[in-house]
Amino acid sequence: MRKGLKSILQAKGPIEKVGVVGMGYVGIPSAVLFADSGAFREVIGFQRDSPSSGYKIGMLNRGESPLKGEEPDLGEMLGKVVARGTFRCTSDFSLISDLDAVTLAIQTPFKNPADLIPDFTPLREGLTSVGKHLLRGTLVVIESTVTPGTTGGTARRILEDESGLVAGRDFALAHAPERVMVGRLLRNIREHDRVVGGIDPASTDRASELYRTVLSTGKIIPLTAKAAEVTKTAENAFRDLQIAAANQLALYCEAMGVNFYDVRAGIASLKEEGVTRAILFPGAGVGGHCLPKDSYHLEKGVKEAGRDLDYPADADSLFLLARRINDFMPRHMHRLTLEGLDRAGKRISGARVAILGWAFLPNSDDTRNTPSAPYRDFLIESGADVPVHDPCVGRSPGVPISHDLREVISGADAIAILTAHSPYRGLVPGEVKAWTGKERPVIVDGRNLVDPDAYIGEGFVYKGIGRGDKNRHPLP
Ligand code: SAJ
Repeated sequence: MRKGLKSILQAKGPIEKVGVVGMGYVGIPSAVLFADSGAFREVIGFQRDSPSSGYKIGMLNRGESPLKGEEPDLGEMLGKVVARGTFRCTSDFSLISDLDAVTLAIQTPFKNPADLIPDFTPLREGLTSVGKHLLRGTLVVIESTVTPGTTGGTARRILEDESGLVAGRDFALAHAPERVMVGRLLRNIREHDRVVGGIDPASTDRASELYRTVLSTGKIIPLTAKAAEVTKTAENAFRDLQIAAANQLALYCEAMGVNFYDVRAGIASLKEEGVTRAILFPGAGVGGHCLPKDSYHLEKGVKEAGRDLDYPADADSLFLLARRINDFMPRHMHRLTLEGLDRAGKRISGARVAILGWAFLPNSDDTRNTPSAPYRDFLIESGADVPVHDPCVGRSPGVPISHDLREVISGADAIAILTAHSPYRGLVPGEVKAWTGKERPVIVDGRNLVDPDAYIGEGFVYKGIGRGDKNRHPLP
């Protein structure tokens, strides 16, 4: 009688050799922490030797991190585990046959959110490579954010087809979604609770054994694979929803002539046990590689993996409506710019509008899905000249990025703040006005960064998201 998975794993003994597929901002810290934990004899990072990313293999084996931006302790820990010989990187996927566990941390972006079709190509390739070399008794974990139903569906099928093995009988399969944020990768992996969802209890237990080794204050949250997939996509869908609620309220406050931030403080004053009103912040839009796509993963999951969904037939999904509201905000910034230039007696066609901020987050060089891009497109469609400044972003394909703030602002009819980078907070209105050389320049604040009265007092026309109390200020 064939032994069950549990007995196969018991016979195999504790996990000693681990592989991580995908040397990106999730895979690298994950692999380094496994290697540094002291729980494993060997950790191997797998990276395709592709033209765009193959360079990472050499860098990692020299103990150098290919990740941009500040990641506390990562470089030092990487150097340590490479020197100690417990971590190395390779493009030879055949080494997977020698492993007890292999995780996949590969991005799953949407090609076009309008049709909810995620680009699973990279993940599919990774799963195929793993399946080709998969042996009995191995644990496979998907860390990528996937549409609910993927782990026990598409992923399982690829692994079984390529290996000839059966998930849940011959090998363990689980989903353990990453919850890392740029700038705090190691800390997040150690301190956040870790959702671990197996396709069966034995898989959940084996995956929990793996991840327990890297948790400091974080706890294991054991779930089913599908519940883990829904948890991950829903936690970001909810954040997107909270931001959309703040954005919609900000638009209402502008229309009603009140200050969103006064209203927000007023609401937050309702404090009582179990009473929460976690209002986030309105802004020029929602960018990044998580929030703009995870609601679509959730929606696709309920369409594909759900049965008999009971929901009002004529009602839009709340999560998709939230996406529409957040994606509307760059258009609203464009409207505020038009209105500001109109008040300054300037037509937008031929106007020079300085865009301050191209990254999607403050003091970051990450530009994925930045709201600054649609805003710039709307301005170009209106005939404006749109120089872009960003102190953290080196370059962005097709968009000249300047690091010379004075040069970008000089001659500007309007200045639009799209990202709350620290240097913008310290701008001196009188100086900025002098740089523009304009009698009545416009300032459009998309991140509630500046003091409206300080700019109005220097002769600016002010417009700000949520600032219904200032957007119709008298002109001196
Ligand atoms: N944003 C707002 N208003 C807010 C918060 C954010 O407009 O109140 C905008 C930001 O400007 C940005 C976008 O939303 O353009 C996304 O910001 P984010 O703070 O959510 O940062 P992300 O995209 O890096 O989200 C990640 C997520 N982490 C993972 O998926 C592992 C998210 O779950 C975290 O909650 C978030 O980091 C975080 O809290 O830092």
